[in-house]
Amino acid sequence: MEDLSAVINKVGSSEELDFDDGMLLMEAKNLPLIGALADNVRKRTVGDRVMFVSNCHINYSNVCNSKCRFCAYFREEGQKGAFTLTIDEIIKKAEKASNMGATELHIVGSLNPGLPFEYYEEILEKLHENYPELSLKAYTAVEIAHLSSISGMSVRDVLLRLKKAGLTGLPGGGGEIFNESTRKQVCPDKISGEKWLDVMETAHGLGIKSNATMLYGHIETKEDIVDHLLRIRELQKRTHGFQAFIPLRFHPDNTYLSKNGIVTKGPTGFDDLKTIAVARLLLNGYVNNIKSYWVMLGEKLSQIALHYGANDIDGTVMEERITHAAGGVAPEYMPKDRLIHLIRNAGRIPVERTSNYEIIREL
Ligand code: V47
Repeated sequence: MEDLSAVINKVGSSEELDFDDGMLLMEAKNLPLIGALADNVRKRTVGDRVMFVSNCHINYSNVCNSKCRFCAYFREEGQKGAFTLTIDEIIKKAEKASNMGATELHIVGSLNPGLPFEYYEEILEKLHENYPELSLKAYTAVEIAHLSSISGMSVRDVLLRLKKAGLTGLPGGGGEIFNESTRKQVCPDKISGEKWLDVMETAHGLGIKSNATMLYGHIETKEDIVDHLLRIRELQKRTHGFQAFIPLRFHPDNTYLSKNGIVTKGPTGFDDLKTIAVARLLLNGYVNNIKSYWVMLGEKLSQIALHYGANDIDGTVMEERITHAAGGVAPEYMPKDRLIHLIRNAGRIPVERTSNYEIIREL
């Protein structure tokens, strides 16, 4: 078995891990040891509380000109299955979510060339007007960059307009993998990793908090994963604007990558737990909330991940299209009681949080 003693000592004395340490962890096979290290750091930094949010995902459109090779969700305009919700339809979904006790709407869609900036703005305005109690975590950094390019406004001005309309935070989607050459192979038409980080930096500078994600288990290398985590850590040192990190487990079904035989299998359970643990260890002290997103990991693994560094299990979700289009088999809705049971049964204290990580109640 590999010698991890130098890393263990560094973690023990709260020393920052570097790229080489990250690589050692990524190469290592002693998962229980790495998990125990990450769990220790989790306990030291955030304690035994595990957070969840009562939320609802709303995907406003799947018509997208980005055509990412890992994505099974997008459609061309006019293609079977293509959809774009009207603002009234979005309001109806919000009404249902509000009646079910949601506190957050997670709104993401696509780069739909037929939708003007005003559509995005009006969604927030109308939702905020009708449901002022709901947090609006809306539009990834990729959508924000797209809005800047179609409207001619700067990223800063787009964010200011959306904030005024009711935006409370940005979800972490679109991070994918930052390494330029890998990114070009999986999403050639998407903004670069640098641009994604730039948009986040601008948002954080305006007091808009966000999450960060990484899509793993496709063609990326271990170096890419370590590099991605360290770039998030570097930005976080400057802005402190990332609230949570969410590793997203690649689902291959119906994607370009699987149809072309490039990636046919998703990551293994070993990869999933290792990614959560390495994220906790490398982001230690900087991004303190690590999510095990049950929609992608499944109920069982997301619960186990709570012992590998995760302290957040995401939310009730209610409706999910992106993972399900790519073969995700978890249900689309997880009732609060079930989330509470999973957390308690793992020996942790369930805590309902707001979109911005304030504690609503301990259960
Ligand atoms: O950006 C697309 C990913 C993301 C696939 O911020 C895929 O709290 C797996 O970002 N297999 C959207 N993943 C989801 C997302 C998210 C989810 C939950 C919480 C938060 C948060 C953010 O889904 C995309 C992309 O990286 N994705 N296709 C696929 N086939």
